[in-house]
Amino acid sequence: MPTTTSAPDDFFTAKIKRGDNIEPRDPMPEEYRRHLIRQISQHAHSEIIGMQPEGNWITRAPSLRAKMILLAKIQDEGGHGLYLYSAAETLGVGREEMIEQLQTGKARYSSVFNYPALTWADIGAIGWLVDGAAIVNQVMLQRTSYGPYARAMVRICKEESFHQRQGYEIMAKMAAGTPEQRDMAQDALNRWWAPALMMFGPPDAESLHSKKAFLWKIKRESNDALRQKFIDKTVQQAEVIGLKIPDPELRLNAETGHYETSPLNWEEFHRVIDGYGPCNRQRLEHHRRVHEEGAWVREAAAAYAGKFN
Ligand code: FAQ
Repeated sequence: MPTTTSAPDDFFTAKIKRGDNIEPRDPMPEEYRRHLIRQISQHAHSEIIGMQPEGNWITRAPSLRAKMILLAKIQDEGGHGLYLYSAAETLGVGREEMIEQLQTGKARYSSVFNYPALTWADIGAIGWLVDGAAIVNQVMLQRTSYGPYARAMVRICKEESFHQRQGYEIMAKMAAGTPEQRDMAQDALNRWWAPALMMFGPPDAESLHSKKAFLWKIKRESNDALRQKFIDKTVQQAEVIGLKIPDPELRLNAETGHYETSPLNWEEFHRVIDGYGPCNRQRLEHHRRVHEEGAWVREAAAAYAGKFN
């Protein structure tokens, strides 16, 4: 516990007000701790479940170079999951408990990973759009108030920007390739555009947790503000490689300088986060099976670590 003459709540509030990080041994309101466990563990689960759509393409990558890059990227995502589980553990929750919450559907993971990766162009679209959206959100989280989460984000953002570029490179190459490759790239953009926009969460007016998240400086920008930032960047990137954003209502508002888009299908979003998206069942079944198959690795690692305790 830190040495302070004021009450724990005052200590916490003063730190938040000054913009200092809250550290694991600092006093903090129980609600803040629970809010962070929810968000950080969901973030960790997203990184881990997010390995599945891409993992599906390792054996079918079109060249050795592409395969090496994809393997490295997927391993990075696994690493991100591990930093984030460790950050959540500093708040007093155990890894097994978090995994159990994921596998029983009590904890969520990002809606976007419940869509299938059907062609090689989807690997480009995931890197470009999904990692691209993740970066916009995570750049903000580098300044989140909880120290271990903020520090994990700094490293994660550096790796995610490499991921975004490798995805954009795949899309650029396919868009400049044969008519069939170009169609595949456009089709992947058509299918991943809306799911990527939904990654930022529900519209601000419907966001349950934002008010507290702003108060405690966990979030620094709103779901809609971040979504808009991503749209503005990505529309221009699509233009550069000659792909078309699949939205007939897309237009640049000359006054605001922002692109306006059609409303998203929030019913679909809720269906997906409630477990009824195209791949929810498959994703969790795969996780359960692989987790069970890996039990001996965890036992062996624990026994090995035990030898030195
Ligand atoms: N999917 O009140 P809000 C990546 C839930 S990492 C599923 O606005 P909040 C890297 C939300 O949990 C991608 N559920 O919530 C990669 C809440 O439900 P709850 C993950 C969602 O927390 C790339 C309810 O809706 N990134 O992609 C989603 O203030 C490629 C109400 O929502 C993060 O997790 C959603 N999209 O704001 C890996 C970033 N949106 O918990 C592999 C950290 C909302 O009450 C391959 N998280 N919900 O049951 C955040 O910044 C926030 O948690 C938000 C949501 C912005 C996601």
